[in-house]
Amino acid sequence: RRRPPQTDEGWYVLHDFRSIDWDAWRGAPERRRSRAIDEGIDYLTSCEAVADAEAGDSAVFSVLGHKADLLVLHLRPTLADIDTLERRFEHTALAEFTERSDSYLSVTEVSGYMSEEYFDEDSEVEDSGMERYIESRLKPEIPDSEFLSFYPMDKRRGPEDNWYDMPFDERAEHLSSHGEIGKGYAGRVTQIISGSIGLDDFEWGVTLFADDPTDVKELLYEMRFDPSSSRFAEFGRFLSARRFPSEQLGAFLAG
Ligand code: 76R
Repeated sequence: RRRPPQTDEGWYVLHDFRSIDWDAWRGAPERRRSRAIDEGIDYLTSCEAVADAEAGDSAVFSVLGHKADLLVLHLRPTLADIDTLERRFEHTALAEFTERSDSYLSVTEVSGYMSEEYFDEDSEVEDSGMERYIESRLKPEIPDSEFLSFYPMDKRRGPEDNWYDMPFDERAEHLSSHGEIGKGYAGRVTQIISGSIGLDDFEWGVTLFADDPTDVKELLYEMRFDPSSSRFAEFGRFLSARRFPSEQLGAFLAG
């Protein structure tokens, strides 16, 4: 039996996908619609200002395609914080026009593959660059980028290629070459990798941010040829979204 790599967890992450009932929206009287917009903006701006918790971040996105219309992304220190935000949305007049189309729960993590010293209690290494990097992975700020891509994924447990049967060093080597590809996109693509074993249907949630969607496409295509993905990755569904300022909810709904 292999020992799992050590991990540190940070903030919980909820991807909250909602669909708008457009028929109900079009049929609703002006008064109900403007109340929905006002309460929606109140809710979203207070989430973004993190008025409800010690720390965290939130943002709202318009989802492209049929899978959903809205994505509200929340990061918070506790599951109770996330739970409260979910409930509070249901009490807004906006919720009367929406349905839940999907959701994903995960928690930010760093694992011991790249940073064994960090996890070694006896280590004398005090690397403030490393500390800052780990902090930024565990308590990430949602970048301002316009484009977001989200998908859940697993590491393969097949008869030939089983990630979990490989020795630590081999996994670390794969992740190091994976990380090298990622570094080539520094400044163009930012990611939040959050673990979801025991929390949701897949093992990780991948959230990528970029100003140019084709940078994400290029990065993922390059990774597809790297063994960490080509041999060991299984993917769920992909969702694409565009960020918008919560004050523009009215314009979003007006079309
Ligand atoms: O923390 C680090 O930056 C060290 C290197 C690193 C690790 C350990 C790293 C770098 N990743 C790591 C772990 Mn990643 N990552 C993904 C996907 O679509 C696909 O093919 C895969 C989805 C992307 C796009 C991506 C991007 N990574 C992981 C793990 C956990 C494995 C485990 O713990 O067993 C998964 C599931 C995963 C998936 N990765 C990077 C990136 C990018 C852009 C980087 C460079 C990061 C940087 O320099 O900041």
